[in-house]
Amino acid sequence: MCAKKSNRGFALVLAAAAWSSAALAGNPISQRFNADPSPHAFAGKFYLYATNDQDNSGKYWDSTDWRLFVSKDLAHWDDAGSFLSVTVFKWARPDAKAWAPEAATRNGKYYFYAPVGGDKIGVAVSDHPDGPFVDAIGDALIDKARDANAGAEPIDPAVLIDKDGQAYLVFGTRVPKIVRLKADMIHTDGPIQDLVITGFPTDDPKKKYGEAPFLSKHNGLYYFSFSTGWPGQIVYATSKSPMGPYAYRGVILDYRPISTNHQAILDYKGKSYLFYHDKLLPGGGDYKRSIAIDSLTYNSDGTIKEVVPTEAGVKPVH
Ligand code: FUB
Repeated sequence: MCAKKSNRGFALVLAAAAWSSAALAGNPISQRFNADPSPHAFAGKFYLYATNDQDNSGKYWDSTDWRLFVSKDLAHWDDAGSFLSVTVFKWARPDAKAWAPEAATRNGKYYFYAPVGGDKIGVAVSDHPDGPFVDAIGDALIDKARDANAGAEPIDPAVLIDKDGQAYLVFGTRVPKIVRLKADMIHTDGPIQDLVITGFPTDDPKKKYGEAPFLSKHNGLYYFSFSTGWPGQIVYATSKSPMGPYAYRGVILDYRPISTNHQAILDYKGKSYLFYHDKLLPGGGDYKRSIAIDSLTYNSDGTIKEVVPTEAGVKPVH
């Protein structure tokens, strides 16, 4: 009995060692360059979809596939590889750049929203969070040349499925856009609207909308977070209605030493986490970014405490 216990203990130590050698905890989440985090708790694991900075030219964000990282505990991440290329979208140029992605799940399907080439957003679908994904509609979901009010640069999609089942897609550079999605998650429903943000501080011209829109909800209030530009502070605005208007509230994350930033908030078991990118690895920079995670805390009045980046990252969950 004693021997059995100690064998089990040994097995647990071995298992822990194997896990920690596969993926180190702390920031950044990987030793590969990656950016534009889209984190999700899907089917008992955490999935982090990202822009693949490792394989770009180092002179531009010109990689043509997306990267996936998987975790059991939010602290240790395994690289699940380049799981999808822009070539899945036959209507896209094969060399079209693959930028900040988003994922969502509904009715047992997984949807991957992919900005392709800077002027279109595609949507792919799979039965599993890690693919294989196929083009869901054989055409772009958003197309600058086709769709009224798609804006100058329809990139950076982010999706919120509200409690009543209504899904919203936000996207865009310089002017944030919002559109309802149909329940099938692969068609828009109604016109693309400008998302209105009021109350930017008048004494700081840098406080404006740049890119990286992200829609989330906390205690019944809608939070629209975004980057102020190039370089970008991550700031947020709130509204009682998902369609807005949103009132500017404050800073979530100060400038990092790179030309862009892009955030996402993940809520899990009563806690919230901020994913963002930073210059953290040797050789890192504007085109070689690294994803990091830190805890995000709400004050009792609904405001968000500014996040101070840490090396330690977050504690394992479960
Ligand atoms: O990764 C390319 C672009 O950089 C993204 O679309 C923006 O959000 C910025 O992070």
